[in-house]
Amino acid sequence: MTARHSKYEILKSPTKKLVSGLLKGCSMLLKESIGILTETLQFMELFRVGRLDFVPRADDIFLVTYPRSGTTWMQMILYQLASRGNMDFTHICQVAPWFERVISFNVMNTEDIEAVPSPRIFKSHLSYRWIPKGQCKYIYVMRNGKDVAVSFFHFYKSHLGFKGDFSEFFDLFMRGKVQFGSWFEHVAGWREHVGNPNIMFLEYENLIQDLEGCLRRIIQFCGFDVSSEQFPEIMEKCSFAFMKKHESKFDHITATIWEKGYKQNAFLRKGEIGSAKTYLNDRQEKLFEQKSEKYIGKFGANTAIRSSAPLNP
Ligand code: PPS
Repeated sequence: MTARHSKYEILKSPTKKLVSGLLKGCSMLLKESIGILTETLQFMELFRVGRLDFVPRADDIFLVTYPRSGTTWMQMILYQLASRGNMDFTHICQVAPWFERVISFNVMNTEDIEAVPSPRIFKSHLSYRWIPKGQCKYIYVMRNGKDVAVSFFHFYKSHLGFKGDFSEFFDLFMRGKVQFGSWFEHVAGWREHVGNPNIMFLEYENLIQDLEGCLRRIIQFCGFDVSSEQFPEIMEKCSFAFMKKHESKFDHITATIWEKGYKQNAFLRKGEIGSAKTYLNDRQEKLFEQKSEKYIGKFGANTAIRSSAPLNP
């Protein structure tokens, strides 16, 4: 490095430091603002849920978790036990809806929720404070928090465009600055109610180690009627291998498609000429022709292209 260069570096370094400090400050401020905004949105969502005219039925089942703790697995387990092995759904959320989400995104209104046949199974990530209270059943599934953090990190990367590394995510997770807030507070809030006969606590790790035993406890708790002939098939359908094979029925992307009301297999529609005849009324037809004549010519777009002269070489 030359003397001139080093002088330049010396002169520049305080400004550089200042700029990089400012940038760091701005990025921290932005992150904090996003955190506050997320919390505000969550609060607004809960406010809507609080105002909803929802009365739980005695045979409703709320399956509650902090995200990435085995929610989808338990949705499948409960639906398989309740329906005795039915697989006739495009996405598990159609038959076991995500309670606060279908309400806040207007996927279902009070009447739609009323129309769900009993026993209704609702997935929820609500804290104990916000869950609708009633004589219904609640199943709270917990998972080792460190495994939750790892699973959540991968979800953030694969579905939420998170670009940071694990240590960055872990720091957010530990401070509760992730979707659905603090894992610690969520688990602690529910665990305060151990002993409540309407709440069953299950651990993800137990489900892995003894699925059969857990299913039998769930059958008893919810009062499901499952024959010994149906049981092995249900066990098989709740295995990781089976669910992985039918992943589109469980993934977040298909759920989002369903929530937004998009239809699958609707992209390549008919491939025919003249569908417009059955859709446009006389007024629309006239409006179109007038505008078309003004912009494209009195023969319409197709005729104009067909009759155009070839380009000069
Ligand atoms: S979410 O996004 O909150 O709905 O996620 P959630 O369903 O709670 O958790 C996802 C993790 O559960 C695992 N999973 C299973 N493990 C064992 N057996 C079965 N059948 C099963 N189904 C889902 C899933 O793989 C996620 O964990 P990780 O550790 O990321 O694999």
